[in-house]
Amino acid sequence: MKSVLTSDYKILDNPRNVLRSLSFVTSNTHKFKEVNSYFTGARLSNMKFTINHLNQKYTELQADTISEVAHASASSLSTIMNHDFLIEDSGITVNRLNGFPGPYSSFVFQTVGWQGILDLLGDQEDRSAFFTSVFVLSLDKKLVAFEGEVQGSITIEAKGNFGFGFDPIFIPEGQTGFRTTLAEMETDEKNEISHRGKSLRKLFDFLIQK
Ligand code: ITT
Repeated sequence: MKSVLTSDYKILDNPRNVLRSLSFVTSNTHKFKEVNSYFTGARLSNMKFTINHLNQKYTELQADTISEVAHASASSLSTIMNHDFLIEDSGITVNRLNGFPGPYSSFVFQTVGWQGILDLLGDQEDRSAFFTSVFVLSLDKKLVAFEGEVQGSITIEAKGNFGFGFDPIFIPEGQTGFRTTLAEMETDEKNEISHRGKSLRKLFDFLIQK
């Protein structure tokens, strides 16, 4: 793959404030929309980073967990990238399906979609599932990971038009009165409770200290 970006620094009015540009490398525009929305909505006064989208697919090494996939991918990307970057690996794990699709979520979504999960689960009573998100940041050539998870359950049928992937069949738990799928939530609402919202919060807290 090509590494195209060079470091991009923006000088503000105050010469001591330098914004460092961080490339979020992902082929998934929905993920970037969620990240961008989070960083735009968060208090940015002390943030020295801007996030830009490097819309590019990279080679994902296969592994048993989402965390291992994220670490292996970031390690391999860091050998060819010459600037700071961010990647994220995520997926849904269905307990009754013994952890499937987990790290295979992207492939499963592309092949059988959420309907495939509904079919596999049939009318099983245990519909519990969770989403995982792992960001790996490469900053000054050092890798740091941030994880988030949201528990919930798989619906009987799909609902909602927002979001992407398995959002229409996942109802997050832990929020009083929540009966809606992630696909029935606007981006900001989803970010408040989602796996990605949680990992993003940790990433944000780390970056703000820099
Ligand atoms: P990149 O690897 O280029 O970032 P990708 O879509 O292939 O894009 P992943 O390898 O991390 O991303 O695959 C994650 C898959 O899991 C994704 O394609 C969705 O099907 C599903 N997924 C992850 N997060 C999701 C979310 O917030 N809502 C719904 N489905 C999600």
